[in-house]
Amino acid sequence: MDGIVTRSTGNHYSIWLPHAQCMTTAQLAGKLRLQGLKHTNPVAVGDLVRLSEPIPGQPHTIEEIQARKNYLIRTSTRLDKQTHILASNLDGLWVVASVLHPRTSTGFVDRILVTAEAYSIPACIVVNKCDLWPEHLDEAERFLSHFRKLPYPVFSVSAETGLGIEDLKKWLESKTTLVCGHSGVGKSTLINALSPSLDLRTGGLSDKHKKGKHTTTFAEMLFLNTETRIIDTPGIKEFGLYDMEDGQIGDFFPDIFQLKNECKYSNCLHTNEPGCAVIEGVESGKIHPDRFKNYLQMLDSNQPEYRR
Ligand SMILES: Nc1nc2c(ncn2[C@@H]2O[C@H](COP(=O)(O)OP(=O)(O)O)[C@@H](O)[C@H]2O)c(=O)[nH]1
Ligand SMILES: [Mg+2]
Ligand SMILES: [Zn+2]
Repeated sequence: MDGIVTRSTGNHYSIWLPHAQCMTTAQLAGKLRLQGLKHTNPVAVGDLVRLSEPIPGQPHTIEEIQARKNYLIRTSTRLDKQTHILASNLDGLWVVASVLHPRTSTGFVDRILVTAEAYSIPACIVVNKCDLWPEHLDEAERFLSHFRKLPYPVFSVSAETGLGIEDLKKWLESKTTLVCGHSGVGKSTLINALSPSLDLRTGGLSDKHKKGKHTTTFAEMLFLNTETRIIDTPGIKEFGLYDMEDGQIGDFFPDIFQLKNECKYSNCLHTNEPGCAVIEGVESGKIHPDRFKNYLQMLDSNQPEYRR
């Protein structure tokens, strides 16, 4: 029996069985548990799995995880060398951001975009809470201008007023999409706006810092219809790059990649090399200065222990 993992809580997994069109639960076979030592989760939401034949009165066992088409992975925390697979077998990715309450930095978004490029997952940026912008136009404009020349769709939306929700719905149709971003930016509220019957828990912001409270505790695949699936995730504080060589990072910035063949040195890292077309591109306005700053920061913080 084959199924798709829709939720994982500890060693208990919820599985969608496409042939039977129903859900079931399963546990992981011991031998697979050991294989997950490098990652905090051996089985991720989105995984296609083979289940044991049912034995009356016992849960299914996940016996095999099929090779993943792609996945989004990040380092768990700075101190912890373990990595976490956010979800697998994705057709698309939303980075949900908000300009305020809470503020999302462009650096955070760029890290996710770079990782999405590395794993060939089409990404778009969903800037939520645009009902709050009228009094913060400068901040909103500054944030949006960062992404203007990039080949990623940007949706300015409000889950509260419904603005832009129909466009998001079109983008999602017949895809499996991962929704990620800081806690409190409105991921679950957006998904509720797309499909009110899901009725996901959403949270207020803690008063002190206007930071999100964690109301979504596990990644979960939700069905808008059988072919349109959306994966809600708990908020991510930091997004660490995983397993990237310094020389690769620029290749995952489409704006940098486009100019790199014009650099004097083929192994140019675009930091201070002579004849660097990327640095010239920043000076001439082809590359947004903050994109370049974020690139340098990623290069600077790229940690060797996360490399293969
Ligand atoms: N003003 C405004 N508030 C929103 C919007 N979307 C969500 N919120 C609020 O932001 C808070 C966090 O929402 P939630 O969906 O739980 O965020 P999540 O942690 O990203 O899932 C809740 O109080 C929502 O009511 C929006 O478009 N505008
Ligand atoms: Mg949530
Ligand atoms: Zn260069």
